[in-house]
Amino acid sequence: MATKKQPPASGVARTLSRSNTNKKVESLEAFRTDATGQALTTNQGVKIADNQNTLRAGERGPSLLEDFIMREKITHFDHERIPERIVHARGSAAHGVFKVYESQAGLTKAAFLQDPSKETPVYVRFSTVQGSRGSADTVRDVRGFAVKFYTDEGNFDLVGNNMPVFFIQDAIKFPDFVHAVKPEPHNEMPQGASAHDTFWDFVSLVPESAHMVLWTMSDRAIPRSLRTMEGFGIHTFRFVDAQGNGRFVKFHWRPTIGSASLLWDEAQKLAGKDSDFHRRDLWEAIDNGDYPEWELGVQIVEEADEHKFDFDLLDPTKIIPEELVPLKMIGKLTLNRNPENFFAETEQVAFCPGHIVPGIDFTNDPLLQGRLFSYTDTQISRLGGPNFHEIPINRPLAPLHNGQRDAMHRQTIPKGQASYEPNSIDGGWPKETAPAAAGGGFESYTERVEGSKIRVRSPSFKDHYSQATLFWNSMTDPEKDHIVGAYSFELSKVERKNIRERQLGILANIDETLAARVAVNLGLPAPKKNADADELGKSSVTESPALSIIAKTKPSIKTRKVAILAAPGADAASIKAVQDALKAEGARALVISPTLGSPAQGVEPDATILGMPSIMFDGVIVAGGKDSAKALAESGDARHFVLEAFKHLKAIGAIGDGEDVLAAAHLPGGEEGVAVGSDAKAVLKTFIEAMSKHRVWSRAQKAESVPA
Ligand code: HDE
Repeated sequence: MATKKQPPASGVARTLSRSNTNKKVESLEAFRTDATGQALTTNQGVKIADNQNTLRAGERGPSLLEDFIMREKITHFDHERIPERIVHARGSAAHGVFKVYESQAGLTKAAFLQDPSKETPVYVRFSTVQGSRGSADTVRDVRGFAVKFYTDEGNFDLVGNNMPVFFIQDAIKFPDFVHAVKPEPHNEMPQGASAHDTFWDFVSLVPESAHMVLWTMSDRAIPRSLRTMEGFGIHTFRFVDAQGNGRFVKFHWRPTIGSASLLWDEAQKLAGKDSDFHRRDLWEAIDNGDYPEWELGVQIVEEADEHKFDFDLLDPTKIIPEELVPLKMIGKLTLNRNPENFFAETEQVAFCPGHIVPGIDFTNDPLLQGRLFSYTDTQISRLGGPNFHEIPINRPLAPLHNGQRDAMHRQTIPKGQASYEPNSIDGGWPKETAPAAAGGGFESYTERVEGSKIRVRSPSFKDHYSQATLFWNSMTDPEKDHIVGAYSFELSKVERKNIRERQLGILANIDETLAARVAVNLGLPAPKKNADADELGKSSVTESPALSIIAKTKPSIKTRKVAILAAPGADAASIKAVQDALKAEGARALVISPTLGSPAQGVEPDATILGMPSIMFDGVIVAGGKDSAKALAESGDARHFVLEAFKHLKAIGAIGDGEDVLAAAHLPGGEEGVAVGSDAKAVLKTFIEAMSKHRVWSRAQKAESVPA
């Protein structure tokens, strides 16, 4: 596969240092990052003559303690692992750029949102939450969507998720929630899954989690790709303009290729057959020049309208329905460069919701307030001290000078005598900058606050169910089936009956039909609503198509993957026709064969049937050619390939004799989304049309196991 050249590392070249004074040194010292033509040395720069043998007393004698080369190497190795993130340990990331469409000066003075010709470098890390660093990508879980903008005014981190709400309303509950969802303490099971007693015990006792748990039981928790995920800042933030006016803002990321999810059966199988499925997909897309893109959308609420809604803007378990405040798209994020080194960049990147720039500010969302403290704190133990901002991936592009000094792992060698302010010894530098419209110092938004010091939850946070009901009502039928299936699957794994019963009670408060359908699968009686009116709440919006993935499907097959099944004797012309037609649509076609031997003149397979099963593709086309069709029809693996694609509601095509393979697999003829015939063009037209809807949902009743 040809590797497209990625754009040069632009401003985010992570070499030694980016401070102005060190720029020259940086270019002179390129030998430090590029080993080409360089000698193998110790960490002290001493050239190594023998990297194969430990120093020993005699050929067969004991090793000597004085072997500083061996000891340095093994000591370093012994300390290679750093503590993984407590949550979001499994992640993958990429570099890119952000560009605003037009100046947003009317909303915010943030410099990176003013000039449409300006590219702001970004680093984006996607993650799962529950599993450890080596866990599988496709598990049912929330996905982190963390964006670091290296703006001219300092770093801005938008540390969001792929779901717009959260499990809890107050930061003080976070350790409880995380302890409940993580592998259980006595046996460290299960990995990368919430289908266990402690998770459901906690959420069934904490009704404020009902809305978010419903999102995690939906298709949102099993994305087809990191590239087809939406992202959300979740909390209400503030934009501040040059005049000091504040407005509430919610941030949204929308993938330009549209959203799509896996089916649960696919997700589970992928976890075994390619546990790097999402990581690989992101890497390959960037490598192929199919740069993933998201638009940044904002929902703006004027301060005067703060109390106009039937929910509290500060409550992170609530969305602002788009029917009430539409999204305004203000810019585009493009990921165009894979990292050079996973550890140095993706593992060491440190996000913090407290990293903001002038023009952006916080609100009193009690979950956000806790996060502002937590992230810096966790980096101190994860990255070994308070100097983690000096690690290349974390350094701002903006110049950085202050009186902070020393501490573990200090890299900078500051000049001068005064590490305090004010000073007269170093000419008074560095000095404060007065706040101003552009380029000024950070000034916190002036918000009037008064009240007693109390530990209470605002009564305006009481509604725990109305938006969960809104979400349920906004789902299409297949999405509702998937949600019922997910609750049934997870709760069937819960050993304690009282927990299962209690969770059904929560479901009844969301929707009694949902509860009844899950109850059948659990063999339990269906409960009725039992929460009080305040807790049930009331949503002025009762249905929002923006919440459904299927309702919003973008008819396109851009960047999707298609398998062309071919065995020796395949018709090279039909393979070429398929490849050309799919390429023209921006999709990727891979030839999949029983072996890595050539199936047709001039055709080399990309992978074998067992190496890349149908779950890794969005559609499958069986190539023409008598001998190829015969061999595939006789192969159990090939028949399974097409049958599984059928079960997973994918578009299927067969050209000429290829139809025999479908017949051998007893695939029903004349089905929607199954295109057969000898005219490759006609087959492709129907195939592409079916695949652009992502899945053939009309087949679900027949092919998927739809729950009660
Ligand atoms: Fe996080 N979260 N979180 N979180 N979170 C972390 O920080 C925390 C929350 C999110 O790719 C940790 O560096 C608290 C909401 C992402 O590196 C830690 C609370 C949202 C990432 C932490 C929350 C998130 C983290 C672990 C409740 C969506 C991965 C390692 C008050 C808006 C970032 C680390 C990356 C990571 C704490 C709730 C998103 C422990 C205390 C809500 C995407 O500091």
